Amino acid sequence: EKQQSIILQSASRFPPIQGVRFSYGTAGFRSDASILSATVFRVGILAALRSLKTRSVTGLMITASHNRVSDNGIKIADPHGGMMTQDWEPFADAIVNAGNPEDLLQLIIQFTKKENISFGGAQPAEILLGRDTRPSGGALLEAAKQGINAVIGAVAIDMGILTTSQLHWMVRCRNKGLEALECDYFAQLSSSFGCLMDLVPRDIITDRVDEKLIVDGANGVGGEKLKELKKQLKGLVIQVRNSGKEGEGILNEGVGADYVQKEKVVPCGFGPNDVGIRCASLDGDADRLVYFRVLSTSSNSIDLVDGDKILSLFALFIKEQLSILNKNGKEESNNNNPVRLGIVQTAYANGASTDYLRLLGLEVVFTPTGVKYLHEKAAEYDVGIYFEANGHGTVLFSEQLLCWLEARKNELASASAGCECQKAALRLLAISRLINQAVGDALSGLLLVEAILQHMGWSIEKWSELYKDLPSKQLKVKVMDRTAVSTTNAETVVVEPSGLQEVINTETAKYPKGRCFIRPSGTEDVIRVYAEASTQEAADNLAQSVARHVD
Ligand code: 16G
Ligand code: ZN
Repeated sequence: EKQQSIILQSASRFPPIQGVRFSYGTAGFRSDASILSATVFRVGILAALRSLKTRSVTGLMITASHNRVSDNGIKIADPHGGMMTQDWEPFADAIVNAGNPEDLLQLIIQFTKKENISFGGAQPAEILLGRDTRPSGGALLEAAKQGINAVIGAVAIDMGILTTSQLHWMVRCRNKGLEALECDYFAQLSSSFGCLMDLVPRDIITDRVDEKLIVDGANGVGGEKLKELKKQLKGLVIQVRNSGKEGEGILNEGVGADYVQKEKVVPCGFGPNDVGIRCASLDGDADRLVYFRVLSTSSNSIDLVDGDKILSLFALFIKEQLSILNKNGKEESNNNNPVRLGIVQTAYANGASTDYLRLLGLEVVFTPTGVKYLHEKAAEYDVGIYFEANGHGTVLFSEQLLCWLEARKNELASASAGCECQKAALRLLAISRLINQAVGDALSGLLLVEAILQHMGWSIEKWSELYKDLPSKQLKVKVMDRTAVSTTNAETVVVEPSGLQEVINTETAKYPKGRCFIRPSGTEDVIRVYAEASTQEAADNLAQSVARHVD
């Protein structure tokens, strides 16, 4: 009774905008910030219910990632630190679109009954809140708090301005009973990075690898955080550009991982003096990372080292460490039960990267676009590495493997300290602490890249030469109703409208090494077209000719 009137009362302070429908999409609700407060309020209620249901800490992150500064969005972190379970997405859609407080209340009553959620139990619900640097973030955070406070027994804990990845990491740690403040995050990253650097083979002449790295912070939250983090790092000289300081530029405008990866041009804030230097770009909420090297500022050209190449570098290194362990552990029981290493990509992965990974003998599987799909798949392996070409990805280690590595480490420490085998175990354990197990994280990904380059003694050029990207082209076609297109086989085959896939096949067959797919965006009202072929011109033509058939 009391609960019901609280919800009705507070919901009436956040009336929904009539005539606007929101959809949960690939990664939560996103739109122009000015129409989001009712949505955010309601998602606050949702996160509290999710916490009650799971009897664990959940999280709410207010961000629109790489989108415009005037946009904002909200997503929920589940107790393990990943995205909210897909089972709850229909309920999320329903409550966000409820026309008035009374309808909202009815939906909540029905749902909590069905899910057996009771209010005001002994254990309070706890929800960690974070937001990026968008100016609309403060007011939206307040709306989220009010949503949470409308649920009796729910407590909102404001963690302040954070990267998306930090918030997810905190939720995960809290549920493991670990310390989960920002200082703990920085300490874990810097200590595990230090561990990997200490294990760099001595015979590598480290001055072959330039210590200097320039990072484009997209004028978002990542640059500031990196400035904090770098104070604790040894062996790296990081210069942060586009950190979002007054006068440096606007969030995501002409800067950041999304811009650099899609446009393949030099971001703002970089000039002729940066030619040839190792550079990286974060996105607006620092959960994506790409590297690049400026080739020429006059022709605005870069050599892009995208998520696929980061994935390839990680895969190569981890595979090497696993094989050292296996070679030296012949009598180990683990030999009957080899470590399963799996690579997860999406259809956007450059075909050359997939060929490269398969040539290494690795198992590569595909899922639809969106972290929730990749992450779920990667979790099926002992070591699962997933990346989207756009730079979102991470490495997941199974509990079982981590236990095995710990045991190996201790055994080996007593037997033959300092052997290659022990070092490999230590490296893998350090990677598992450095890389964010909750979600993709540009800061932890960046440190792992840097440690591996030092280990290999590789310049960015050398890394980039692992394989040569096939020329590709992406287009988007504005449509009235993007749901008219549906796909299967990890988005590589069109199901509806019927006949369209045959057209795509016919066009694709005209080009050597041609590959092309279309899919409805999960974040915008467009159909996206991706094409790949042996030359840039061919890729452009293939994309264009397929796009013409989409309208
Ligand atoms: C979201 C996804 C990202 C994906 C992108 C595709 C998460 C956390 N983020 O930003 O992984 O690449 O959507 O957008 O899942 P699209 O559907 O508009 O192409
Ligand atoms: Zn992002």
